[in-house]
Amino acid sequence: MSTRRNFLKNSAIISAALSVPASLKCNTASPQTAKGEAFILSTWNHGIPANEAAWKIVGEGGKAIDAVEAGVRVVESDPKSTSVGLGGVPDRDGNVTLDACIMDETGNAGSVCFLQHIENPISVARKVMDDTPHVMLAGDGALKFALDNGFVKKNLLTAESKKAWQEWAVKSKYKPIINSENHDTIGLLAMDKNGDLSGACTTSGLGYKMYGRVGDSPIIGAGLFVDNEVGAATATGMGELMMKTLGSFLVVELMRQGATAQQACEEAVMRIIKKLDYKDLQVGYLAIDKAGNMGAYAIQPGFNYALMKGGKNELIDAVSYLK
Ligand code: SD4
Repeated sequence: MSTRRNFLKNSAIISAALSVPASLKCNTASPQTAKGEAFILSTWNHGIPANEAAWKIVGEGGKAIDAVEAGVRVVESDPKSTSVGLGGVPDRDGNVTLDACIMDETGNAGSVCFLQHIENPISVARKVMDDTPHVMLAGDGALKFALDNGFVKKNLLTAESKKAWQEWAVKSKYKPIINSENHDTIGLLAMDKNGDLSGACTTSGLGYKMYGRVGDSPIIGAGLFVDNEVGAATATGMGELMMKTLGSFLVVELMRQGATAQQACEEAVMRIIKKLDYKDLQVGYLAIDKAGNMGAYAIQPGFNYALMKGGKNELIDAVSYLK
């Protein structure tokens, strides 16, 4: 069993071996939040409106699980947010296929993947969590479940995303590179006034992906993980890298072993750097711990996140491994 001392020793060894400047290993400037104070943390600049919606719930003393669902729904329903829900970038054949998951403070979880025609997959994932004995529903089964539960079938391919796809299809160059675009998956973590944690993650996934491809975002432990005793983490970027390292689970487990939220995000990125080809790919992690401390770290520069606490909502640039 690792101790905090071992963790720190191992981090130092990895750091030295990979020549990571010590200053990158711990962002001492991470904002701190008092225990029990509600706060919201979410990926990219669309996190700002998502945080506002989530804050309306936790700011009033509501539950984190309701806040995370309400927050990401705003982005799912925004046609201008082209990597999530309505208006999401389609696959290479022009199908908008969505992945989402949600996890609450009891460790309960729900997920949908390869879901089409439903604007708010996060709410379908919530229903899977609340009303079924299962965790994940996929494809047509997820769609049937959604329709049976009153969700409305809708065309999610907007005129703009159809035009962009048709332009892409001229050359149809499949280069699954995610860099630091500002409209990407939304992962949102919340702590409510009770000190309870929940998270949600939703995406249309990698642009122009293969039909049937599912990323990290609906995979509990890859795109999102919550353990109310320890903390919560979410991820954005090239899903295959988080899936191969079970990144969000790893971040939470590192915190359990004594890493700060910031150290845990950095260590999970270093796991990718050590083992996988990451050169043209982006991964960003966000984490919060039970005491209300947060962490953020990415492979590439350009990853930003929205932090809302004390009623103040700000967009902050994450530190990254590559400069
Ligand atoms: C995926 N992780 O499907 C998602 C995409 C994403 O930032 O997060 N983009 O791999």
